[in-house]
Amino acid sequence: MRFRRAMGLLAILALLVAACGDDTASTTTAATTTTAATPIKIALVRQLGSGDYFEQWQAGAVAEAERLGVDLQIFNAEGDNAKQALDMESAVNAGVDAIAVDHGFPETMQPAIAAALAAGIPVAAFDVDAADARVPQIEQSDHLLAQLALDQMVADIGGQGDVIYVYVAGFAPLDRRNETWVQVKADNPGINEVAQIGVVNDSIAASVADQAKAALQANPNVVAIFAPFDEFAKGAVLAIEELGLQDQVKVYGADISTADIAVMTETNSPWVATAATDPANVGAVTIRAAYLLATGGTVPASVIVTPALITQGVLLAQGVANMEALRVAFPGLSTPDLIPVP
Ligand code: SR1
Repeated sequence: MRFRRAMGLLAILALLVAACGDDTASTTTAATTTTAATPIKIALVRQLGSGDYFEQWQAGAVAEAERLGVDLQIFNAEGDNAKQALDMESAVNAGVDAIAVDHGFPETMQPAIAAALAAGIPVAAFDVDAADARVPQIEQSDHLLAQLALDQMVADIGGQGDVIYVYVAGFAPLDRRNETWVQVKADNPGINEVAQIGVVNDSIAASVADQAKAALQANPNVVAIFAPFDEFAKGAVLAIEELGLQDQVKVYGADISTADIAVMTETNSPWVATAATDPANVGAVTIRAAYLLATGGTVPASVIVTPALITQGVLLAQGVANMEALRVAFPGLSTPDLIPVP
C-alpha cells in the first residue's frame, strides 16, 4: 500500500515536471521567434550631408526609419565621390535589405548601383540618375521648383534686367533647374545673364558670397540673383548686404529651413522668394520607398515630391518663423500618402 502511494506521488511529480518543461519550451520558442524577427536593414548612402537642406533631410529619414522599426545605417561621403562608391560597396557587403542613395554623380554611382542590384539588393535613388528602370527615382520636380521661383522673378523685374545666376553642373537637381533657367531666358530675351557663379564645397554660402560680391561689383545694374539652392541663396544675401544693395538686388532661391526663414524675414532682406519642399518629408519618402523595396512591395518608377512657392510676403503676413509654423501654413508640404507604409 505504501509502495503504491509512493508510486502515485512519483507519477504526479513526473507530470508536474513535464508540465514545467512544456512551459519552458514555449517560452524558449517565443523568445526564439522574437530574435528571429530581425529588423529590416537599410543603408543610406549620401554624397553630401552638411547644410540646412541635407541635415533636415537626414533627420526626416532617421525619424521615418525609427517609425518603421528599420535598422538604418548611414554613410556620408561629404562630397568625396570615390568614398561614396566605396560606401556602396560597404553597404552591399553588410548584407542590407535595401539601399537608399541620396545624390551622387552618374559616373561614380551608376556602376555602384548596378553592383548592388547584381547582388540582389534593391535600390531607391533621390536626386541621382541611376539609369536603371529597376531603381525608383525620387525628386522634387526640379523643373517646377525652378519655374515657381523664376515666374516670381520675371514678374518682379518686369521680364528684363541683368541677372546673376548661381549654378554648379553635375548635380542632378541643379542640372534640371538649369534646363528651366535656359528656357526662361529664351522666353524672356530682356533677361540678361551677366555672370554665372557657384561652388559646392564645405563652406558653400561663404564661397558664393565672395563670388557674388565680385560679380555684383563688376555688374552695377544687376537687379536679381537666381540662386536655386539655399546655400547659394544665403551666399547671395551676404554679398548684397555687404555691398548695401538690398533695395536694388533681390534673391530668388530654392529650399527652406528655419535658418532660411530667419534670413528671408529679417528687416529689408533681399531674399524675397524661394521654391521648396520640406526636406524632412523628402527624406521620409525616400526611406519608405527603400522599405517597400526591401519588403517586396512596389514603388513607382518616378516619385515626385511637389514643391511650393514661399514668398517673403507670405512668411511675414502669416508670422511664420520656423519649419513647424511653415508646415501649418503650407500643409501640402507634408505628403504622408506618397509611398504609404502603414
Ligand atoms: C548640390 S544639390 C543641392 C540641392 O539638392 C536638393 O535637391 C536640394 O533641393 C538642394 O537645393
